Amino acid sequence: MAFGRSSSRSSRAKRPLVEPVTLKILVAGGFGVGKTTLVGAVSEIKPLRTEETLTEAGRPVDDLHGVETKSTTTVAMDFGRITLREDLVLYLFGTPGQDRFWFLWDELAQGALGAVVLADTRRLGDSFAAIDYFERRGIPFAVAVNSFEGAPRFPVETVRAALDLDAEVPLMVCDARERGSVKEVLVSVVEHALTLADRQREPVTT
Ligand SMILES: Nc1nc2c(ncn2[C@@H]2O[C@H](COP(=O)(O)OP(=O)(O)O)[C@@H](O)[C@H]2O)c(=O)[nH]1
Ligand SMILES: [Mg+2]
Repeated sequence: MAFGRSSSRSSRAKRPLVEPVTLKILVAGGFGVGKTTLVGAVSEIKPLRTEETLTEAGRPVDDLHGVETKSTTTVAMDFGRITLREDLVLYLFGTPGQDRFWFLWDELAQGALGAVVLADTRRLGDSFAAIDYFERRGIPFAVAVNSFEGAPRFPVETVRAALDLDAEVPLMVCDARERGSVKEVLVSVVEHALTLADRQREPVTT
């Protein structure tokens, strides 16, 4: 063969020219709002889950009101990866939804670019803790209303008012089971975080 090295050359050509940038995104929200579902819907790697069957011992503390069919719970976190573009890879970390695992949040939040807060219109108040957490720490976040069947549909501006969100916080309706829908949410978080970062870098004019 005239070009003996062509096969290795072509396999090399398939590799991206630059190593992708990797960004860490947190997925937060109340218990049973769809965090594990969201990570599973988009992850290219088998999501690492640390689900534990809800035990009788956990029942008094895990509030199952409205999520009675749920029989497993994420004790530590969900972990997944999605390539948004050849040069941009997101690592997703689902935060534990129960109050008794709050101590893990500060560890998970280290180095996070931004966060998705999932909300359920039947239990909007369950999202307050996550929203407060990211606001207090200045971590950019977007809110995604996971559209469960049978849950009331409100205009997004009604939800924005109910959650007392700043006008610039991205707010959208999503389906945590749909890859395309989840990707849109993730893109909006990344864009929002980059916009805020750009603003901080702008020189102060006096
Ligand atoms: N109908 C519907 N069910 C969903 C949706 N997202 C999640 N679920 C279900 O709601 C339950 C709780 O979801 P899960 O992802 O475990 O919630 P997590 O506690 O936030 O991780 C599971 O039984 C899911 O299959 C959704 O968009 N629509
Ligand atoms: Mg979960």
